[in-house]
Amino acid sequence: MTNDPPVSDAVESTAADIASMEIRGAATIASAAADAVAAQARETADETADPEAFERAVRRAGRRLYDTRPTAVSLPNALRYTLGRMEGDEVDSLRDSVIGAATAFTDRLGRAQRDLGRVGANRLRDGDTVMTHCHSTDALACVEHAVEQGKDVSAIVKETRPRNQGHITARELRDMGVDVTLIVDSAARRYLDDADHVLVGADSIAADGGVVNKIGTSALAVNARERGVPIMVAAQTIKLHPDTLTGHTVEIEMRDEAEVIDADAREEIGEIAVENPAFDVTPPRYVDAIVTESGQFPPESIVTLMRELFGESADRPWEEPDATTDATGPTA
Ligand code: RUB
Repeated sequence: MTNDPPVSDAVESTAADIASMEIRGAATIASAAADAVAAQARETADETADPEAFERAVRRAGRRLYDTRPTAVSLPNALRYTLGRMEGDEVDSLRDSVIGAATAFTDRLGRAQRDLGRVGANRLRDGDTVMTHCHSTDALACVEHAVEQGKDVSAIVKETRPRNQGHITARELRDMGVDVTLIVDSAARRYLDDADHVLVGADSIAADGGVVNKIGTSALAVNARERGVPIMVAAQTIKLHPDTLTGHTVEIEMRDEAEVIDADAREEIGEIAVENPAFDVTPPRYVDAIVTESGQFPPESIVTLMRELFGESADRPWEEPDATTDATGPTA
């Protein structure tokens, strides 16, 4: 045991905001995590001249952030990028390497989303209607770019119980000048005949092309396939889950039952079980295209890109160098 100080306030508050979903959505979580690691590096460098203590503090910040939500791989990928580039013999150089990596990472995020938006927009034609689920900045980048190209795009927006992230999507699409129709989740099949595309984001993409996204995505995809509506997943490459290359599965977050039913209603109903999985897995056969900043891919070929970017296995730089924790968690 060491007497290491707690993580910085910036890391603690970012971690609390990610856990409570004040900060949410895979890309936004990744960006906030990189900024928090940089803040920890800045603060620790002011407090110690000991390079080992510095490295421990920054790794500890990484672990605190890693432990907040388990499903969006953009979070560990942000930590891989920032902590994996920590180098130097002195605190100053260690600090600069971490801050430089965090800045490069957030710049890349922004660029990747713009590039991906350009690719996704090419799939949308003038007059098309998209059906959305949840709120995805990657998915919205495609619509935004299509609108900038002068295309008239409409949207059918699923509200996305239990947290209603569809309301955020509806607002942002309205701000782009898109005509929006909001529907309850269970109305999706009825309105699929009016849609030209299902357009969703992703929290993680597995090596077999399975898409992990907000609960309800898989039911939407199955219904869309049955109605002949193509399913497009907008996901920049930080959503590729390198652990799945070696057979690990993606942990599906289970959230508080209070998001599903309030305490009074629960009390009135009596003894029941309530389950609240936040995500599900859409098998690759229900996905037509995964749109990334490196172009669009059929889901079955995403593994090639994953290998190119991550090699055969993924490191875990937030762990102490001698830690031997297994990456496996409860699975979908
Ligand atoms: C958000 C969600 C989004 C993906 C992609 O879930 O499932 O579709 O994270 O978002 P939650 P983005 O609200 O539980 O975080 O494209 O912005 O990364």
